[in-house]
Amino acid sequence: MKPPRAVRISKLLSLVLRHKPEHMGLVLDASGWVTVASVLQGFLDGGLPVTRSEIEDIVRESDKQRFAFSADGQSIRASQGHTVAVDLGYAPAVPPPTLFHGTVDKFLDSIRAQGLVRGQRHHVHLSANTETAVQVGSRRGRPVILHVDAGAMVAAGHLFFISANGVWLTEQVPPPFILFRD
Ligand code: HQG
Repeated sequence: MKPPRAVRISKLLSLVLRHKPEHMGLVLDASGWVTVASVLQGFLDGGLPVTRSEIEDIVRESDKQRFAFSADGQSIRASQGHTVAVDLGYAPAVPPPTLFHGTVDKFLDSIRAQGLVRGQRHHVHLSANTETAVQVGSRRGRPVILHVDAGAMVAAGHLFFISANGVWLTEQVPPPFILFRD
């Protein structure tokens, strides 16, 4: 089934603002911003003309608030999830004592051995509530929810950041800080 237009546009935005700006001939600045005008041009060149107001609707209504406009409204960026080198400039923040991570069974042996690793992304993604973790895990199958002792991690010197859309980010979660529980 063909996805609704807004989902198609949102997925393309995720692709170019997080992973492959070159797909639309875009160049992100050091903080991940690109002008809305150049994004509109990129869509047009790719044969999918979109309007500024469609982009505004997607930024406002995206279920996870994946994208943000700059203060002057001229530029747009993804709030987290990048694989390209950008510095989003989030200040370190103190997380709640427990954070959650949704994954699936087949990764557990490896996570027990290595902890949570960031892979291609800049950070491991954690959430303050189990509902979000269930959603994230469900993308891959039956979700398994891991509890992360963020309080102990802070005490051990690990840094945490919170993205503009409320995702808790940290570089890695070593095995001793993970409670494996279903
Ligand atoms: C797993 C979506 C083996 C990890 C979501 C996950 C999120 C390991 C997968 C955001 C591992 C990475 C990120 C290890 C971690 N061995 N597997 N040592 N450590 N993993 O997509 O957290 O819709 O990069 O459990 O909602 O699933 O794109 O990370 O299953 O916020 O906005 O490796 O992406 O947001 O997968 O999801 P991902 P994630 P968007």
